[in-house]
Amino acid sequence: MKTKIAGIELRRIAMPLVAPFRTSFGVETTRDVLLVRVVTADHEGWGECGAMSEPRYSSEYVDSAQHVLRRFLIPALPRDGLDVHEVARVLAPFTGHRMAKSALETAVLDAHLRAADESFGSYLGAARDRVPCGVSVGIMDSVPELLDAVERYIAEGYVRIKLKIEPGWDLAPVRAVRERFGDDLPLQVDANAAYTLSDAQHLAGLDDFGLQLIEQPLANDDLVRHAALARLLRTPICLDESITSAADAAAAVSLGACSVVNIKPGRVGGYLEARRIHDLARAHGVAVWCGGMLETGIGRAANVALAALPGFTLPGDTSASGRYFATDITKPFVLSDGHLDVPAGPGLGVAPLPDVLDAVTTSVEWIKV
Ligand code: OSB
Ligand code: MG
Repeated sequence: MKTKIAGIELRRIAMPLVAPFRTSFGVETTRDVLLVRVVTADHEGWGECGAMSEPRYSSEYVDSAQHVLRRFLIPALPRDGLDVHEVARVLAPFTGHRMAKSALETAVLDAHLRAADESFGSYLGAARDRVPCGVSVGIMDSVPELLDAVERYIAEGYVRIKLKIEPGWDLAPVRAVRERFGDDLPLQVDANAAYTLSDAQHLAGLDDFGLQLIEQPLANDDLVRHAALARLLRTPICLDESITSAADAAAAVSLGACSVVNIKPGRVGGYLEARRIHDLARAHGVAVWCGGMLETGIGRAANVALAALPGFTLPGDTSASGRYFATDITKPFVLSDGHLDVPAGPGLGVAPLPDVLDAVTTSVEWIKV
């Protein structure tokens, strides 16, 4: 079925976070988000771009995403409409910019599914109607502050905790969390590429703590050294930044660079490529879980649907709206018994609440197709 697009809105919103989120690459206090709204004759579809304000997590940033969409990606869409499966192929001649591409493809897919009266979860192949949720806990000023935060998240029902780490904030916080909350707490760490292979002996110190995995210890573009590190650690290595496509995932698995994959649809160019990674990992017995980019309810709806696929055997960073924002732009996602429900309505199953959306909007751009 062809989706014929009348025009596309690029909308920027500023979403204050309930607390600063610190990683090894920087601190985020307000999420500057780009939303893509595809308008057809009868429907509209939404996509959220994962890019952050600065090119630190990856080379994309929110201004670059908006620019490449306006200048190259949107003008490449055929005027007489296209099938959702064609979006990625039409955009493929432009290198990189996967988060921008993902936002556009997701908006087209949402419009298509609303017209077809099918949910995102059903379309992707969801195997359950709710997903277990973990939470990613930022770097804090002190260990007592961290323990308070983790205690609150456990009380809210999160089923696994991920601690952000960096040199100087690794063994001590992990030890403290283990001592306070016990060995049974599903616990993992994320370094966001803050270490080098010469830190291997230090990182092996994490092996005593029974972590589910260590995420992205080394540089984004270094599968070979991740494979070397994997041979030196007992803790399984999970890759995030390094995996930008199904081809990367296949290479990483065959090299032994990781035994778990964090799948973030924006990072890999969209939900269809994300599903390919899921399929490939599942065929190889490699566990995957759904990562996050501090999404609003729009991106969260799609992530929760993806996380319901059968190969997502570990809890994702699909936390409730309240973990990020006092007021979400959609009806909030609320944790129930440590799970979020997969939206069942057509398309993403959620849409921005007009009043909330207007209140957080910082700019709107309309592009005729
Ligand atoms: O590395 O997983 C990451 C947030 C922004 C950028 C990178 C990462 C993260 C998170 C939080 O860890 C995930 C979330 O809760 O959305
Ligand atoms: Mg990560």
